Amino acid sequence: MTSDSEIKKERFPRKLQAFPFVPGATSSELAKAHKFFFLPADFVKSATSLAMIPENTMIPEVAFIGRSNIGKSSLINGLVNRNGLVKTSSKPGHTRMMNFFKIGDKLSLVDMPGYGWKSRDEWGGMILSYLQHRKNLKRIYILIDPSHGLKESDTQIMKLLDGSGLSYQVVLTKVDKLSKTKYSAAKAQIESQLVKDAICCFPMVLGVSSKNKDGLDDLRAAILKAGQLSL
Ligand SMILES: Nc1nc2c(ncn2[C@@H]2O[C@H](COP(=O)(O)OP(=O)(O)OP(=O)(O)O)[C@@H](O)[C@H]2O)c(=O)[nH]1
Ligand SMILES: [Mg+2]
Repeated sequence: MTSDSEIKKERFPRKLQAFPFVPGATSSELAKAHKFFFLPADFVKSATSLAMIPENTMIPEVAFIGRSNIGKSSLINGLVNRNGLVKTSSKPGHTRMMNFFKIGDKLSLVDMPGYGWKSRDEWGGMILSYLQHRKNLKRIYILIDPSHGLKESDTQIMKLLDGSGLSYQVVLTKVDKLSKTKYSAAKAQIESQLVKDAICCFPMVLGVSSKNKDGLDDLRAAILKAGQLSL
């Protein structure tokens, strides 16, 4: 008789070593995504409590989370081509509220306070509850600086999201700070950790520079796909 461990070995021969190949956006999808993000972008509301969050709307929503100073607010400005729409700062812990923005009444973007160093201690309760219960939330983007790699605070948040079955995609920020070779090595290292530990991680890690505008169309296309907005 075949034992359980033999059956397991046979059916699941080895642990996943790398993300499966997911095709990136085509050039026509990138062009459409680029155009979409030129629709008028507006600030909707800031929320410091769940009661203040804009009522569940029918439009798809994506949220940006990550350690303080990782580049969340700058990325939203980059995506919507508006330098001053979201306030940014070189001082960590700048964004203190959940800030909601909308693009052309079709897509909602949420900028979050950072976690980790110099963040508010209360990150967690309210934000996690929002992430767990928001009906129109289509994907969570977790921003990571490839120069620093995954920190304990990142893996803790990913575990919380995994525990709630919430899908997230990793975006590497400030890629302008690294040479191509160093960036590729850092990305490979981060991916190998994600493959091992991050159960609900979308199997495609993107890289962006809000400073140089690199990678923004790929992220725009990924957001539109996640939001099921036709491309
Ligand atoms: N080199 C470089 N610097 C960036 C980039 N994006 C953001 N920064 C800088 O990083 C710092 C933090 O940017 P923010 O966008 O305010 O970061 P945040 O994640 O919103 O920070 P908190 O609100 O404090 O959590 C600022 O000094 C930005 O100018 C980038 O793509 N490249
Ligand atoms: Mg911010």
